[in-house]
Amino acid sequence: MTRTWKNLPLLVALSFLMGCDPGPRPSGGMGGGAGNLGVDAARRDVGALDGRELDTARADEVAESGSEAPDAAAADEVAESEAGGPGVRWRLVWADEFDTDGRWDETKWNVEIHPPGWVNDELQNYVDRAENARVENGNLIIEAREDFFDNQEYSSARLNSAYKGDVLYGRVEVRAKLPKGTGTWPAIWLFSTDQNYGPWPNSGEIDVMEHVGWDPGIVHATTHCYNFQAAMGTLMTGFTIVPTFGDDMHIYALEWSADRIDVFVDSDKYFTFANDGTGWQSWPFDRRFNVVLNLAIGGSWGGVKGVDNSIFPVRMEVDYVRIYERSLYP
Ligand SMILES: [Ca+2]
Repeated sequence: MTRTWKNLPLLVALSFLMGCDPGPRPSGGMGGGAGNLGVDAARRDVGALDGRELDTARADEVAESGSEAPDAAAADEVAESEAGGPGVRWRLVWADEFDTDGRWDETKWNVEIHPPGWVNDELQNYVDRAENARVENGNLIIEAREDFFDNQEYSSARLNSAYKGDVLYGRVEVRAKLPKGTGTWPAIWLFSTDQNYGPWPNSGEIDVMEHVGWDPGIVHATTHCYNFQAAMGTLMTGFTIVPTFGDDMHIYALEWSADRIDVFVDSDKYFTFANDGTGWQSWPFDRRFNVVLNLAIGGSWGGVKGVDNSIFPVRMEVDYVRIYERSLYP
């Protein structure tokens, strides 16, 4: 694939046309993104999988079309979304509002257990304990700590919805407040559930939100696949500025169809990646993915300027995760 401005996201394309190529993100190469360096799906500790897929969940949980949006503001917001086309409406098919204090809902989420250095040279130890992941006051709290738990300096958490909240096309909406501080690297992203086209990046990764604390207020969206990689200088990525990322909740959203991927912060669409029709190498995004929420510390991108140990504990707070499909009804 020749790198032309036409296949670059807007901000990168502008820089490209102006002869000021911003280059790949300082992510240390292939480990960019939310971090899946050749991750074998089998290596993911997805906990007690019950095999229930989204269709089953829909039967259990989905209300009738047209009245299921949790509140009027949310319904209006998604109805006005431009990427689905004029008049598009979205139908809620899966959600976690995080409205019950305590342990997160095991019917919707799996916790991943990984030691420091598992991916991207990150420093945190991903563990399963309330100090690092819990529901509190309507939000999922993912908290990174410098507490030397398990003989590791930093502890944190990473949850995914594999086999419990999978999605293929639709809108994924995550309302969240991000941590502040040098060394933090929170991510809201989607990962191929079945690794249909092989190990990372072949089966694809969609980063809806990444933020590194040493570059505050710059929120990034990225797609990873075989044909578009940082290692080849073709990574497809964009960014926008969110000054209140750490003070206010914002909606980080993905709209995904067979033709394109659009990423938003609130109503600001700042990244688009189109299906060029050449096959899985450019578009592995035709299989089910799951939602991943994590807070990394340090690493090839988050740790570029070290880690400020005065910041801990730090949190990513998630008000909700909602998955919509395009409605067939007016
Ligand atoms: Ca909530």
